[in-house]
Amino acid sequence: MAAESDPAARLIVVSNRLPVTLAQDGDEWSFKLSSGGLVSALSGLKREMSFTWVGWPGKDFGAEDRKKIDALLHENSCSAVYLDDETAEQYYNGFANSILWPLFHYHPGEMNFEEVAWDAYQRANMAFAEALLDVVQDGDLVWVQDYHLMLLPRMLRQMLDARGLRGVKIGWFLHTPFPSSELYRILPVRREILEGVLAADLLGFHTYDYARHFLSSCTRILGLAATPNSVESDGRVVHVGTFPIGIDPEQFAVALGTEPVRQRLGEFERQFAGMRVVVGVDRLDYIKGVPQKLLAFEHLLASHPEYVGKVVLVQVAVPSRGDVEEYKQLISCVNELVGRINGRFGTVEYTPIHFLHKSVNFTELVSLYAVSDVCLITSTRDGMNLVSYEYVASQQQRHGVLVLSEFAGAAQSLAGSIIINSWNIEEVADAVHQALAMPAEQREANFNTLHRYVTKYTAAYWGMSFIGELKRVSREADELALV
Ligand code: ADQ
Repeated sequence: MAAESDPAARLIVVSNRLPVTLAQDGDEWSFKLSSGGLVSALSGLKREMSFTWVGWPGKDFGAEDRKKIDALLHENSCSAVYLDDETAEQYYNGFANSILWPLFHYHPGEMNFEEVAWDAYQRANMAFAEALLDVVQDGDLVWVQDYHLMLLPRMLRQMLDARGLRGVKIGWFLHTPFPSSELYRILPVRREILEGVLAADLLGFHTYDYARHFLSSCTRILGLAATPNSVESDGRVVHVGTFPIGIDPEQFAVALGTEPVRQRLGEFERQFAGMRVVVGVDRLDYIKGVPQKLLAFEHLLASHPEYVGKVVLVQVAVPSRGDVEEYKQLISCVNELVGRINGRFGTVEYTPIHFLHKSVNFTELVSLYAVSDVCLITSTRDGMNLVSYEYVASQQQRHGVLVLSEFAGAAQSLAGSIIINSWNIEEVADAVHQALAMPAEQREANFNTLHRYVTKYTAAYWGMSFIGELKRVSREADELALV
């Protein structure tokens, strides 16, 4: 029986990482939820729809530990895919983060293609397919997430077909940009990667541009026939759609009313009394344009001396992928810039940049968003960028201004923000100046536009739309098959 005719069709979400960090205390295992864009979005969906989450638990474990961990995960609707440490390292850091990530974010110079990493990527995707076979039943919906698992739809489809499980529907969603076909075609395994995802029934992207780039890669590299929202592959129609992700805005609205946030916000207000605050929150990744942001802030202080002593930048930078060479270089560059700018403009009483190279907890994050007059996002490429949404969700009182890079997918949805070319340091500095000088009525009008969007197009809305569309295209395919 096909999934669409079964309203209770089960949903299985597959992502590289399970959303948990496991810890051992004696014989007992426990876990805490980890942070990141994908986790934030799917946590929002989880409140609306139940699903089983399949993914890698972060490292390998011995047989005895696996049993305990599996039981713990099972209680929380999760299921682990175990990878040996060598495969995990080469697949995750070697291929996904050193080849696909830079390529998809227009950094081909950072791309280091190695056969050993490609082999591991295939092995890891195969391990996911095999693990899924233990979980999937006919009629289920399987939703594969992101660039780590681009071979999985094809591998899984072949295994399912071999077992006669033809009622399983597969969706795949990309959280990063999909680059122009001119750039994508650099990839030595460009055909294999495209063919890998084309075994899904529905492919989703954040923006229309990413979908268009994907489709032109299919026509130019594989010679396939495409329409603006589908492509024919292997005698099947593969649907392609745009599903801009969102957040769970309620979580922020609720947090703002809680005592811990009120208290922390009060402390920040006292600390920054008489100052204007610009906030930045990013994983410390070269795509986030943190050096560009620091240079723009330096330019702002140099070109507007009246702001010296009056404006601070609070930049939270979550450590990320610190074992990859390019990220180590980024940390040095950022540390040097922060030191230089603080040395140049700082006094005993005034520190221009408060740089936190750590993850902050939710109370701290919401309070920081809420106390800030401006949120500055300078990504040089970013699939969507959820920080921009979170800032809006935290600004009911202050109506702060969002300054947003045109290279973040969010720029295509968030009307009401000031859009900048993050490579143009002077333009970014001017935009921050404009934001700081913006009259209250204008800020309120912009905020209202932004807030309407953020509260309507939530993470749950994103997930439900994708799954709704997956069911719809599956139903259509089943009807065609009956004719
Ligand atoms: P990320 O690159 O991780 O996500 P983003 O969308 O900005 O980027 O999400 C980051 C998340 O991590 C936010 O929810 C934020 O609150 C949290 N976070 C960031 N810094 C933090 C800190 N210091 N402490 C605590 N939490 C912090 C990827 C893509 C994005 C895409 C998302 C979702 O790169 O472009 O928007 O997936 O599809």
